[in-house]
Order: sequence, then structure tokens, then C-alpha cells
Amino acid sequence: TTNAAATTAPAPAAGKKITLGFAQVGAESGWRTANTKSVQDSAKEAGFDLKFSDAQQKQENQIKAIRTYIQQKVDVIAFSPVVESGWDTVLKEAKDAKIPVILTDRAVDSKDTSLYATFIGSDFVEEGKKAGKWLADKYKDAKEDVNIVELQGTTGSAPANDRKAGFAEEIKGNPHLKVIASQTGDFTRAKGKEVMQAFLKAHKDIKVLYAHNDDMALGAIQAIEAAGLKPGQDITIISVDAVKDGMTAASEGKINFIVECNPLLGPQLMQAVNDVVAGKSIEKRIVTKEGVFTSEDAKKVLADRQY
Ligand code: GZL
Repeated sequence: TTNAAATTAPAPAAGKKITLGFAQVGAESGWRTANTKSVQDSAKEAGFDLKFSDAQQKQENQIKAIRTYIQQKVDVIAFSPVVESGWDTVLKEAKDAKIPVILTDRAVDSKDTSLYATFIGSDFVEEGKKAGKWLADKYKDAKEDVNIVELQGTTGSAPANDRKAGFAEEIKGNPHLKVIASQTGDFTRAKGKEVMQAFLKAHKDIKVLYAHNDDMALGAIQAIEAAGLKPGQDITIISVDAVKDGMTAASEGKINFIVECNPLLGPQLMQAVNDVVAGKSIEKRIVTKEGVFTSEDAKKVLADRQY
């Protein structure tokens, strides 16, 4: 279902204070910072006791945090799985301990969907398709090859897998649109800059950069400018997230198209926590609403952006 992101967190549940254990991915990007703030602010507003951990993008740290929450007998566990695989064992431990689990932001590839109550987050394949469709439209009359380089998100993560697949799906109809290099920048500025430097050294004729998030695009822009090229002009740049710094670069014409990925999942998460604790049945999949922005669009909305 597509639910409009709830604007206010639910009122605190009557009686016992609900304890929520949240195992966050890390603090790798502007998007993650906004997502963490949304979870913390919404938990406070909902009157929940929030236990929060930062896994520094390591799966073993997230698994450790979930085990700690199980020992502490929290009411609900929520987390954003840093990668898609390897969760069944710890999710079964939570299920055996009768602690419901809510997935936010990223998905797991567990076949047993009884291991979690719901998955609240974006449709990353759709995001990749939006990016690919815009590029395919832009180059529908191309007469010669358009060389594309791709900065992938964290290897094995749902957003990296799905944004790559969705994009490839939309450009496959035009033989001139060629992805000549594709490598992970781990969703960070530093790595995005480093990999883009390598791309620029290896390829002289890059026309397009598709970055799976704004932070990698912003790092790549530093590399592109250091190479004496104009981002958004010599190299068309498409990115995902639409966080403040990305939208600022877009408003300056350095990023040409941004696909929004809404980090403000806090209110919907707290609503789901309340429903699960109250024993209500909830949708297995809650998709967040999000749009797209050209440079022109970004100029218009920049001042009003919440994150
Ligand atoms: C997407 C989220 C991704 C963002 C990145 O929902 O998991 O992780 O696109 C973040 O900025 O690091």
C-alpha cells in the first residue's frame, strides 16, 4: 500500500511505557542523519523509551544490538538492515523471544516473512527506474554512444541492488546508453570522490554519472571539478535521496536530476509500534511517498526542505 507519511507520531500508549530497541545502520550520509533524527524525535513524541545503536555499517554490530535488545526484553525491535542477507538466525531468536520486529528503510531477503511484522520504506527499484527513465528520455534521439559511470551504494544492500536493477531496466531499450563502469562508493562522500577519481583516470569520455545517493554524487563533484570539468554540464549527474546538500547542488545546476528517498520514517514507525503492541494487524509493506526534482524544481523547493 502507499501510505502518505504520517505527519504526527501517535499519542503515547495508555499505561505501560513502550520500550523500542532500534538498531541503526550507521551515520554514513546526510540521509542517515535525517533518518536517525526522525526516529529519535518521533519516539520522544510518542512517549516511548528508545534504546538506539549505531552499527557503523557493520552487520555484526547490528546483530549484536538486536541480541542485546532481546536480552533486555524490549517490547518491539526495529532496524534498517545494512545488507539484505544473513538475518534469519537473529530474527528467529527475536521470534522465539516473542518480540515483534519492524524493518525500516531497507529490506531483508529472508524467505520467512513471519520473521518481521512489516517493512516500512521506499521502493528502491522504482527509484532506479525514475532515474533511468529521465536519462532515457534525455537521450532518446542519441546517434552515438553515451558513456555512463555508476557509483553503487553499499555492496549487498537493498538500495544498491534495487537502484542498479531499476536503472538498468529503463535504459536497456537504448543501445547507445552504455554503463562503462560501476563500482560501490559505500554511500559516502569520501568513497564517492575516490572512485570517481579512478573513473576519470580510466575513461576520457564519461558523459553521465548515476550515483545511488547524494553523498557519493557530492564527493564525485569534487573529483570532477578537480579534473577541470563542469559537473552538470560536461558530465550529466543523476542522484538519489534529495537531502539538503544534494538539492543545493541541484539548484546550482551541478546535479541535473534527483530522485527523492524520504528518510522521515519516524512517525510511520511509531504508529506501527503502537499497532503491533496493541495486537492490531498491520500492512506487511508500507511504501513511503516521494518525488523527483530537476535543477529547476530544486531551486523552487530548496528553502522548504525539512532535511
Ligand atoms: C535508502 C537508504 C540509503 C540512502 C543513503 O533508503 O538506505 O542509505 O539512499 C543511505 O544515503 O546511506
